Amino acid sequence: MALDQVRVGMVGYKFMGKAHSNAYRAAPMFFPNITKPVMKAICGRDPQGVEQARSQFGWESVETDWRELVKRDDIDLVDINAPSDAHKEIALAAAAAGKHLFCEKPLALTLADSREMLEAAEKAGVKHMVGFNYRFAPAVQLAKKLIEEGRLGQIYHFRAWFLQDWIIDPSFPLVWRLQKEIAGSGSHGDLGAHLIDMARFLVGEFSEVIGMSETFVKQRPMPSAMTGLSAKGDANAPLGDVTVDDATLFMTRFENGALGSFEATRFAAGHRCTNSFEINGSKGSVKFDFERLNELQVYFTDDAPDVQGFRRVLATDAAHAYMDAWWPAGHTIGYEHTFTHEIVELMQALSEDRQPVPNFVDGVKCQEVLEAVDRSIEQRRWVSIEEM
Ligand code: SOE
Repeated sequence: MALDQVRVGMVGYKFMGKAHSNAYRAAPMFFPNITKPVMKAICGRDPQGVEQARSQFGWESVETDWRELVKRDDIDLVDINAPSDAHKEIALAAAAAGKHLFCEKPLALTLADSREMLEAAEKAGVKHMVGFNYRFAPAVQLAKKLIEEGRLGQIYHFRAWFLQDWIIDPSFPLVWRLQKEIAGSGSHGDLGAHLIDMARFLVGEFSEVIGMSETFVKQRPMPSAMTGLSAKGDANAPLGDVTVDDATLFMTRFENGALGSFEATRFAAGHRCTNSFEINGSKGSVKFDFERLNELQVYFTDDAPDVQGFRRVLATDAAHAYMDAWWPAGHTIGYEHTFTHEIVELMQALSEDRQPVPNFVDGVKCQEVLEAVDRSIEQRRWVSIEEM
């Protein structure tokens, strides 16, 4: 039965909170046929901060304790974008209260926790989604379509890299993303998780992995304030230990025989958010770079020899996923639209009474690969995903 509306309660109001809020507002305006999300309540511990976010982002009410939020009977869906260490407890309580779940990536701090979250959601019979937003770029959807239609032939290679440089200065403070007990891991879970999801989406399941990682700056000043990716620190502040990886690299063999290589780092000077992949198949290749997210570079082996080469496809025509809802062809979209498309999928799934994609199963499978890589680094050997 089609739902008229989905009443949302959101926990977290910083970087992802802002991205999700924007998506809840934009989705029904540009996709008028979807079930409408109603922005019922936003939750955060700091009363002033969360009230400011409420009025700025357009939520109806405020909670300062997520336990109160999940109890409310005017909420259907709990959106969890608080730091990663809070995901599990909130998700379990929300599922037990019968709420549908939308949780940012990585799903949890550990594989065991992510499995517990999936079990809880299944037991409660609620819908669950995980926030791998990059799948929703129309150019990525085009890559998926080309692969599914066999237009790239048999896939031989997937190589991907997610490069950032926002912590390259050793005096950048020890923000929560650099603390294992809060973030789970560093570049691996934050950036590598996106690459793993992209690989599963486009190529298929991982079979085995081998990796290596490094923490280049081992101690940093404690922060005095932090929001999103920025933070303030005092050069004389006491130092704390960085307990996560700054960079993690790994290789894989996929179940379908393709080979993969992955690099996630926050120490690639000059790279702000280079989330890229290249796929090579028997009939052609595709290349994607998030910093040019409207474009897919495409190469087909059966082009006439005198015009062979990569062509730039601007994925902004009505023929491209989601694009008929936006602007005339050639009028490009941005980062925030990937979240809007994610919310469109979530709303459609809820109204069609099916699980959204990607969901907690994808969150768990991603976590299996993350932990297999960790084990491989620790034990200096290839690790099969089946072991996990
Ligand atoms: C920070 O490294 C970050 O914002 C990630 O947390 C996001 O998931 C990624 O999209 C961009 O970088």
